Amino acid sequence: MLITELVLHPIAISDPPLRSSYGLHAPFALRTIVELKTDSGLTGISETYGGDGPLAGLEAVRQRVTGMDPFQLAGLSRDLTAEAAHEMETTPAGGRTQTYLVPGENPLDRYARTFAAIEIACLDLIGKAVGKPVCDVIGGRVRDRVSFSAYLFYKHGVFSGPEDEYGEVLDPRSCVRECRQMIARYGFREIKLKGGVLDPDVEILTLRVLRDTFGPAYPLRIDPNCAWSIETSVRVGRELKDELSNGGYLEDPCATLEGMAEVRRRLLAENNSTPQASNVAVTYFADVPRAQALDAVQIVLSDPHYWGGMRNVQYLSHLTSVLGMGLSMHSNSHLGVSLMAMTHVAAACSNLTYACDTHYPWQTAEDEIVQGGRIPFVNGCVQILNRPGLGVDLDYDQLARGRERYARIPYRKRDDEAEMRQHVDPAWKRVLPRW
Ligand code: GKR
Ligand code: MG
Repeated sequence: MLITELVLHPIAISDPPLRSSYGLHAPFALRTIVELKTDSGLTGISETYGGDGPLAGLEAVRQRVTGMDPFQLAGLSRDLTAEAAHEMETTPAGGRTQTYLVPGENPLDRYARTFAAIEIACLDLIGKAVGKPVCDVIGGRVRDRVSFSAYLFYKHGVFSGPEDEYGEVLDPRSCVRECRQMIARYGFREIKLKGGVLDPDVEILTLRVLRDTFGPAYPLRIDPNCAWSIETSVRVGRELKDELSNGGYLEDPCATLEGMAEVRRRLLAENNSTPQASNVAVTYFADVPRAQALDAVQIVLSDPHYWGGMRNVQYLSHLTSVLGMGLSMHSNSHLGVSLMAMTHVAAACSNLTYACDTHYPWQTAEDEIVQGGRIPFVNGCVQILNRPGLGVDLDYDQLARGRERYARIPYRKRDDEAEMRQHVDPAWKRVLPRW
């Protein structure tokens, strides 16, 4: 079986006005759907970041991939890793961290995310060729269903057009309402709050009210994406000691591994062992042993989209287990093809110790591009179906609608700061630490 064509579908999907320390989500998130056609008649698919940067990365491998045997991924990985090493020598500020740039926008992620998009489509092809689900192709599953968390965001009401189902969520009470709605609909059993948006005291109160409402059976985590100083991180960790223990965590409270190590030291000195998780300071393999040696991070957030694919996430699962660390999974705005890739790899990671993140509840049926519509969740879990490959096929009418939306909108990159200035505060700037 040889790849005969790489087809790229740039699409735009509606996205609510979600807030984070990066700023505000634009009305449309950008994604790219990848198709690999082969001489066998089979087509493999994947979903990745959208816009000019990610598309250029994929265009750059078009020739390399055309004519390639989808079973032969190591050579592509070697070539892209060599290019990445070269580029690392001219590192932009922040390097590969997500302190300033989110995954789809960091040029240093380009090789890992490009390889991932091709690898996942190849694994879908291989699964289809051998008649097995991807999780079984990559070594077999350790679970049949994968648990996801309720990923809560503070958010604005929709600025123009009809209101979304969650409305404005800018205080603890409305956040509890959002959580109730999400749990009622998806059955999630763990809760993550995207923080770094409101005054830390309001976010502390939000977690307390969530705990009072849902009880200790629902582990809680908060992720302000480095919006806090070391001082504030320690204070929040102290005040939320009960809420964040027993299956919860403090995710990227402040910038840098050194900063997180200091927060950890000071909390431990107070007999507070709340674990810290990261997808900002820890984004590739070289970060992991450093994070562990400094005791800055106890849980690594994986993500096949920028960790270099599904098998790299399995290596990460192994590495974290050897180093005595936990593993969770990060997400960005996505549709069903990404959800299934996340589910398949999560099913095949023996050291997955937490429910995975997913932005899926923030997208709607109107934008879904897989046949049959939205992927169902049962009790917060997505089930691996005994279907070959990722188990989903593209709905080409829906894909065409996504492409039309993309053609209509003026922007080609995620810029949450610009959105903040346009809709919330004309003088807004991302300042770290903000509190
Ligand atoms: O969607 O605004 C967002 C999140 O803040 C996202 O960009 C982060 O990458 O979900 C992510 C995280 O856990 O840091
Ligand atoms: Mg995070």
